[in-house]
Amino acid sequence: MDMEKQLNELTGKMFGKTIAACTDAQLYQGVMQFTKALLSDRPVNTGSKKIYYLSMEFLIGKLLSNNLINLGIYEELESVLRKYGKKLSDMEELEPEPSLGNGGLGRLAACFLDSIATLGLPGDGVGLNYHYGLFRQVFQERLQKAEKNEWIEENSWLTDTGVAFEVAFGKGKVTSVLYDIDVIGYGSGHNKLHLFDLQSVDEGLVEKGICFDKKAVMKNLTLFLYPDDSDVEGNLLRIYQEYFLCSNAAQLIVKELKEKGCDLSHMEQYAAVQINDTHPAFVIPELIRILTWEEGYTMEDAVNIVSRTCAYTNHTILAEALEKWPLSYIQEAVPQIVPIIKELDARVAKQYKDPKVRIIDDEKRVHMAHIAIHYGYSVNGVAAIHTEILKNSELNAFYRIYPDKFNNKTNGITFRRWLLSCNRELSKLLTDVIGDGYQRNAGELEKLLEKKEELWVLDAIDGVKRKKKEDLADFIRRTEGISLDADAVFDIQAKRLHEYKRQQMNALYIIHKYLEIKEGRRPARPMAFIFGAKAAPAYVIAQDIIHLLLVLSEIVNHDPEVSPYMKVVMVENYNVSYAEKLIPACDVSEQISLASKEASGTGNMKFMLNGAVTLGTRDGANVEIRQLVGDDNIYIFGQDSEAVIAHYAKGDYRAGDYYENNPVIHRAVDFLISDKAVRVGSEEHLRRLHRELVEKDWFMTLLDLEEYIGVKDRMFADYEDRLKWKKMMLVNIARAGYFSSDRTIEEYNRDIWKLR
Ligand code: 26Q
Repeated sequence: MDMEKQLNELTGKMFGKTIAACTDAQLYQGVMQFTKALLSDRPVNTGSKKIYYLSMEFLIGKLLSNNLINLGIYEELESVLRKYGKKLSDMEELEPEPSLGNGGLGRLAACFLDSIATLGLPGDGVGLNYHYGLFRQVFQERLQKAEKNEWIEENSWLTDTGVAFEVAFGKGKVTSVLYDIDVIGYGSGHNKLHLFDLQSVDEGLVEKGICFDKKAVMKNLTLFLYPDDSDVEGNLLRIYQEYFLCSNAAQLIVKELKEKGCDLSHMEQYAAVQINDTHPAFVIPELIRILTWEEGYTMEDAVNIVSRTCAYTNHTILAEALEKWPLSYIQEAVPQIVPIIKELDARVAKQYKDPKVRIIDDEKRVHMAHIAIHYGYSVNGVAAIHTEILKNSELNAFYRIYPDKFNNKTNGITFRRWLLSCNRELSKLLTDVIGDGYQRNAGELEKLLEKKEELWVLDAIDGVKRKKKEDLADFIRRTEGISLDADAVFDIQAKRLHEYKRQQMNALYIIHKYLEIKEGRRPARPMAFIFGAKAAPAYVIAQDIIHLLLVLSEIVNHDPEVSPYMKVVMVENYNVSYAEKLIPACDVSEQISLASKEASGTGNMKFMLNGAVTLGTRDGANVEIRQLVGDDNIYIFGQDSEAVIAHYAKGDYRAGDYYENNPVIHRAVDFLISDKAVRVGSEEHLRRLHRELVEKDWFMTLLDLEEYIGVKDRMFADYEDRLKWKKMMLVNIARAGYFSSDRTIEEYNRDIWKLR
């Protein structure tokens, strides 16, 4: 039956209306139901062994267009709707975004599910069904306020499976319920994202903003996603959430294996469990608990079975971000796994002298990463440089014990969302120029290199960029009330706010340029500095940096001498949907973290794929981007990771020296506490940030600032050589194939999961 007829029948059934008579909201519901029905007809990927990807976060973003693209019916549906004067893009706007993740780690999990399904591998995600995703950011008085972020509607992508488990806590038992979201691969496969929820969850516990009764654990477990917080300790509720995920996941795995008639002694032949950072590492003691207490295995056997099944991915070297829970907290929340953790620690103590590798330290804190490394069979970093730093410094004591466990899996992104869906214009152009093979095989993007001297190709790529900049300028005018000139260079830094990512360094450049323009030194063309960033609500300095950006936006955009030459925009509520608008419109991708601190970054890959040129440090995957495009097609600056690590080791970095000795730096930093700034902003916030920069600057902003200014100026000058810039765009797109998450997943499968 044809699509038009089917859809008309469906809207008839649902609303008693034809497509033509439906409102956009009704049509959105209709199209979603239509898509869901198609999804469930797809066979689920099968095989003798299955990968379970455990993660506290799956930042899936809106699903409608992605599902339509992966089903291969986007164009057809678009034209059916067009016949009735309806726009698919209007429907897309109505979909609430499931923000079930903080940033990179959660988005990576979502990209991986897309690739696992696309490659036809049997593999499911297991996570939590938070009722409120990452907070919605609003700006009030140039400060970030956090609001609750609802996404579940009566009709949603969730399907109630009827599966339920019991999870025991010190306080008593709770019952879980399992919802599934279909994960549809491009062209073929189909898997599930399993999201566990608490049967007794009570949305009435939510107070103002994102405050809620933290003590009513048995009713609040799945209410909120935790914002990535620097103060990891002291969060009892987080332990409850993590264990809730792990207990449910362990029960699901054992149930599925039994249903398939598998012998649990050979679990590793039927299942691999990938632990996405340490957040779901309790799955190790929980599986051991089930195997010993409920399935009758000896401790020795259970430990071995589980150790052959679980693998761990590390996403950070920031010491403060490594989870260490006080044993007493675990005792209070989930006493039943404490004896297992003690047993695991005792085994380590018996075998290794080094106190650094113990699971329970002298202060009675449980190191989650140590559980995962000792009792998993693989430890991977997420970019080449990151894995090297893990091996050589951060986790060196473990590397010396288990050299064979360590391996690198450089992150990737799904090109379905980050090219085909968010930049249909560029995908279409690429198809015209090199054929559509790149859509299945990202390596074919390299064919573009043969066209590097063809002017029409270069102009067409630049034309798409121009169109996307106009679209973004339009959107920003409507949503943020700021008008941007599409002729300006669009310089974008979009990522979570963190001191190590150094948004503050970008702000200091903006101040420097502002002051130059005030002196009459005008740039060749207008510059638009665009930021998107949420900060963990408890992260004080990050709030101050957001404040600074909003203050700069106010000062710059309202100064008639300056605003024709530059604009500053801090977009409100940056999320996946916003990223899909920013990334295709970007000229300059800011990837300026302090070397050694950004494990990989994945935004850097998305910008590159969409023809932006990177301005960055030798950190994370930037290092690999540089190798792929060559020094002529990227702007690199700053001290390298070895120099930075040496500074930390010697403790010899003094921000004050740079502030005192360099007049340009001095002037930019002091602008924070100038009359002009303080009149617009809050003196308290600005002074605190000024003091932080001059007296502490733990992430060495001032160390790299001078070189950053120099390289960024050179880059803006190069932008005026339009031919040269267009070629750089082309090379960046052509070399981005390596960063397809299909490649990453093939490597995970080849080296770690070994699914057949
Ligand atoms: C931990 C304990 C309590 C509450 C929250 C957390 C928490 C939550 C989220 C800690 C960390 C995160 C997220 C980390 C993250 O996104 N890391 C990023 O992972 C990306 C994918 O590998 C990398 O590209 C980035 O470099 C890395 O920063």
